[in-house]
Amino acid sequence: MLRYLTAGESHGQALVVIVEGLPAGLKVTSGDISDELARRRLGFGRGPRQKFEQDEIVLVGGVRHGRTLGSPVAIEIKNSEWFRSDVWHEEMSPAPGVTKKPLTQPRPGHADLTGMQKYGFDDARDVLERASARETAARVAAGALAKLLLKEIGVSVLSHVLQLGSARSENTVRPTLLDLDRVDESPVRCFDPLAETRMIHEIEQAAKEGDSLGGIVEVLAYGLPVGLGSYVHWDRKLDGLLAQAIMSIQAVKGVEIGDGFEVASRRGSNAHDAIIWNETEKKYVRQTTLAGGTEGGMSTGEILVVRAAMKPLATLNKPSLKTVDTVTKEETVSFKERTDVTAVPAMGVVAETMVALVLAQEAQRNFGGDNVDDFVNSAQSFAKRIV
Ligand code: EPS
Repeated sequence: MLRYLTAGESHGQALVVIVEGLPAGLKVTSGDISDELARRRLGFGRGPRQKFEQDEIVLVGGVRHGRTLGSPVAIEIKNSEWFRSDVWHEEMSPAPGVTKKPLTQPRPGHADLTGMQKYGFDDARDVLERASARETAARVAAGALAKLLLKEIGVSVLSHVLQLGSARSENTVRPTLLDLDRVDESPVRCFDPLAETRMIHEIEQAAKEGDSLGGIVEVLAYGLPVGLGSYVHWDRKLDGLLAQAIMSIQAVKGVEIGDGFEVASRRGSNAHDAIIWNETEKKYVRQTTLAGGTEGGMSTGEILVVRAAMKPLATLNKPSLKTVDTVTKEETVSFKERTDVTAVPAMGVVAETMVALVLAQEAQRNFGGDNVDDFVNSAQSFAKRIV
């Protein structure tokens, strides 16, 4: 079973991820991982840190001569800011000591206060350094490996921004893998040029006012095999696994498969994807994508559609959210940290990652194999069997 674990704090020395359960023989280069990490740094509205965090990676183990060994793959992503700054050396030092600047005005909407209470900390930094979305860099490194595995069986995963603040794309045409470069070239990773202009304007306005913005991204997976996930147990349902994975992304507060929320207001006679036999391709197809490519907790073989809603970041460039000082218990405003106006375009890349990791896990559960060729052969023989 493919599994992974991340470690590391936002302003610590490095992030680390260990990915276990990949078959041997999967072709991997550090460039494959760096390219994905670079995509995560894209996006208008991100703070100054993205300009200098190079996400320099070290493939510590599990890969030899450009292919996986079947052993755990360990990846280190250095935090360039830690190496550049004595402040962070001291603040994040593992050696015994205390901080001179404890943060005691927890930000509403962050893990700060509840984390301090739960783990018994007096300094919000003990919480926020790990709760930070910087951690998603480690996930994206793992996701790059998942994407390579999925590519072996013809599956591709991509994303685009549907809504940023109140600016929403009305375009119903979905990007495919051929359009991904165009999406990534958009400063807000939006496929719709009209909406893109409105999104950029909204970010500029929010930036001027020291405020932040949320939004909605759509993740699409093409070329999925039929039957990933299962209806036989609650915890094997693909849509359930996807929802958990998407909701684990920092600041995500909503998830939708297909047109989930819109379909709730339709009548049953008009809420389902009709099944058709395609004689040329010799396969069943669905006429529409309302169900987002899952039925009964299994992939139908259609395009998978997963949407994620992100709240506006709770760190603001103008300190204005009402809170309490945890020492004096007096009313104050949350502390100010350098931050992004919006991270929605980057969150799209993280959401792709989480979807790719779930799909790769489930594909491996179905097709197994300690060697990548066995995995591919098994997927191919399954595809032949179901015709
Ligand atoms: C983050 C706040 C910002 C982001 C950071 C996540 O960092 P800083 O406070 O150091 O400027 O830039 O994201 C990343 C560094 C990254 O690589 O995504 C937060 O509070 O979650």
